[in-house]
Amino acid sequence: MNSESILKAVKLDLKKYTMNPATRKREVRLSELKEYFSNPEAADRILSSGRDPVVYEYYEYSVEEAVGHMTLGLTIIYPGKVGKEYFMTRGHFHQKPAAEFYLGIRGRGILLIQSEDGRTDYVELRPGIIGYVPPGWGHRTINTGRGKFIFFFAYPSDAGHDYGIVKEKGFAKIVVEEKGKPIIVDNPKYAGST
Ligand code: PAN
Ligand code: ZN
Repeated sequence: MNSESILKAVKLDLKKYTMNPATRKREVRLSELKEYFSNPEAADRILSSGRDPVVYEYYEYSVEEAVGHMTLGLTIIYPGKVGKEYFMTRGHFHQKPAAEFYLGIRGRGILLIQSEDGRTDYVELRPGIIGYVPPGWGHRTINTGRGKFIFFFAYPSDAGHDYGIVKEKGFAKIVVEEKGKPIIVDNPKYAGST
């Protein structure tokens, strides 16, 4: 093998649900996400019982965060709820209008997208289903199942992440459990369009 080789085999372990090598690995716990849920008091009840569960974790692999490259990754969202609202990612917009795709690998969930002026759409992800995030749309994923929800993703490496819009305004829709089933409803805390 050439020691200057730029090609690496990136292994998705489809039993342990890991990705190696990874240039980034992150775990996000409930304490970091509390304010993103529509009922932060329900998060406080979990936290005050001494638990701070990992809500999701993700791996990323980038050769270089430069124009033309792609970043690959694997996200694992654990099953759980805060009040009626299912465990979910923080959600973000990309700094540049870059598209992204998600490929469902295990479990079930929802890819929720939102334009900056507050229009929303969603697709249900299951193993083998691909969800496409159009450029300029914010996105969040939600685990609506009883097991782990796992998906592969890819996006342009120079896209950047903007977490500020979601932090300030939230998403217009939330996904909650009603009579044992996921439903998508208006977010009572949504702070309006830009
Ligand atoms: C995904 C997400 C990943 C975690 O890789 O980054 O699922 O979600 P947050 O970044 O919102 O915490 C993606 O959309 N990357 O661009
Ligand atoms: Zn993204």
